Amino acid sequence: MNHAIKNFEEYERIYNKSISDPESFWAEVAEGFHWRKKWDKVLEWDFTKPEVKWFINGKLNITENCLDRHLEKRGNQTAIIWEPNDPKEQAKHITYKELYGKVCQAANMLKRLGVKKGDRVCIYLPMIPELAYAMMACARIGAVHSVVFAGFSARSLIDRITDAGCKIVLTADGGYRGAKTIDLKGIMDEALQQCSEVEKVVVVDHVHSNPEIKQGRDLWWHDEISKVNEECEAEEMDAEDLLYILYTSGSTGRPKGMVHTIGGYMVYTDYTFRTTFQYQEGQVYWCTADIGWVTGHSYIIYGPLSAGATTVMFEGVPSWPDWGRFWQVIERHRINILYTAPTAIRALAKAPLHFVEAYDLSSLKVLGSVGEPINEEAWHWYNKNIGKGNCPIVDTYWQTETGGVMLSPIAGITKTKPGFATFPLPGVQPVIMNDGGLEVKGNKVEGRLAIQFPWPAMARTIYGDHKRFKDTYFSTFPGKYFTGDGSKRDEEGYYRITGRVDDIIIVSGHNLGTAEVESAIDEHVEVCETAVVGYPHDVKGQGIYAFVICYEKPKEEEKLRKEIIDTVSKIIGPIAKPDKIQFVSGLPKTRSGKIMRRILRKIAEGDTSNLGDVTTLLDPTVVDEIKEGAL
Ligand code: 7RM
Repeated sequence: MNHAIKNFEEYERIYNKSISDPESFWAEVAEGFHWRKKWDKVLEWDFTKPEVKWFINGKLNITENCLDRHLEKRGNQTAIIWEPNDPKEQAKHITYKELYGKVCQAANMLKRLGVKKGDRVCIYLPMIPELAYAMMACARIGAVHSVVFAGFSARSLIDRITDAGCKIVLTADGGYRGAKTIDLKGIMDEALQQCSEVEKVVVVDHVHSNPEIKQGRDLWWHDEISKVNEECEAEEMDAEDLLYILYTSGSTGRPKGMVHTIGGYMVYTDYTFRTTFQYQEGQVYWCTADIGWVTGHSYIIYGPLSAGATTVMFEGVPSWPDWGRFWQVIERHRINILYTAPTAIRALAKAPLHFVEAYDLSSLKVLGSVGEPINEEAWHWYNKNIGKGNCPIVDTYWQTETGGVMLSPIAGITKTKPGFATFPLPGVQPVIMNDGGLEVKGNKVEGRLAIQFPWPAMARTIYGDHKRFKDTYFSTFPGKYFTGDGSKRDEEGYYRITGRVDDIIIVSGHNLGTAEVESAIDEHVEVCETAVVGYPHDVKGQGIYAFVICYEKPKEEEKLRKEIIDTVSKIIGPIAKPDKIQFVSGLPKTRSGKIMRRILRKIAEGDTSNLGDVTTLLDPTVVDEIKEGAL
């Protein structure tokens, strides 16, 4: 399978074919994989239900595609380069053959612990090789992984473990993040007090913190794997069986467990990986995301490994021991493709340039960006200082729900424009919709971004709540998938994502629902009601601005702010900590009781000159008070 594209005309030709005859297009792509049994039919779909099935009755195992089929040709090639947190420690080079053995061994361990096809397994691990082994071990035996980002709190863990009904949890004693050590086992223990259904906890001894071990429940990873061998027959799975559940924030209510199935997801992540980056055999590729997010699932693990690439897993952070860490990793492993987030780029751009200049970045060929709109300044900095003006930047737009990249330049082929995700990848059919629910055709238009035809990696449902899946994504524009994002199409047909049009804010590339943060703040005993909005933040992209009403006027505001921040950190995790907290006596509400976030957003942005119509408010005077106290 070679997805090299010669020029833009060829992209257009492939794209046109992919939409005029999607089934034969995807069948051709899917031919390149190892199927135990081929599909009977490529696609069945109905967006009104919604129901989507790809490669119907196809039988396979994704790990046979990511591991077994590579053994003959590249068994001794490095599959994963693991770069530890501490630059003084040695990186690990794990070959395809070794990875195969480790995954099989972990799979046998799970089997021995009673895990069966269809069971859900919670994985709460730092960025260490065992995380990769654990995910693929689940896939090998047909279990469904639910990876929870190791920065999430005990409360977030409880919600996720309970929602997915996990009986087994894989974790570590701790994780390193720069100079800090995170007590993962402690957080897990706290969560498990509320999750009585969890029977076994397997713990990787990573930071050697000698944690408390609960007899009968907790087991050491190294003990368990020593009892089993490195050969494990892969379970034969249906293309539409579950591969994983991954939680993402919603604009209201609890996080949604997005469900991804095996066949379509595999075909799509592999295809988009090769196509977007124009990956070439033998290249070393580094995606800096944490595997706890979808970017890591699709483009550290499944896509690159299916494609037979060498993928880098980095345990550390960009700022430790100093701001040269990323560039050191690139030099050390001669990385060819770098895929990171605008928030990281902005933070790195703030550091003195000598941190970049100290390293040889000449191995780089392609740069990627993901997670939020990339501002022009960051784009130019990335292009000039990292790409040395020589590396195409692919601004990839996609979502947890889409499973893989939807809009992106094709590296070296598509003429890029800073801030534009440019064009749909083959097989993707975007449409821009107006507020009246009609498609706006032609160029130089703006509206909401929807997708009118299925693609193989799309989420199939929300775990345990298909109605919510339909309501959230398929009801705004009946018959279409609604992304929740605004988009422009310029005079040349280039797409630019303008940001969320719902109550989701993107902080350092991570989705957070305003409702989720509000309910966390409300847990503080002194807090009566809260409204949270995003505001432009020069590193995080969006910062969190909270307007908080207390039962009594706070006496010590600073102390209370700190307590509120701690509360949020405990309930959701440090990523959700508000940047600004303004204490107010009331919120701008309509007569029907709806908070007018539009007004709060303007105030948070520091733009109070024109707040628009406030006459529909129940009490317009609160607006003046909030304006005066704005931070
Ligand atoms: C992969 C990922 C999804 C949301 C999405 C957008 C925003 C992502 C871009 C972007 C502008 C981009 N999954 N987003 N990529 N906005 N340009 N290239 O991030 O589920 O965590 O987030 O992120 O708003 O809806 S996610």
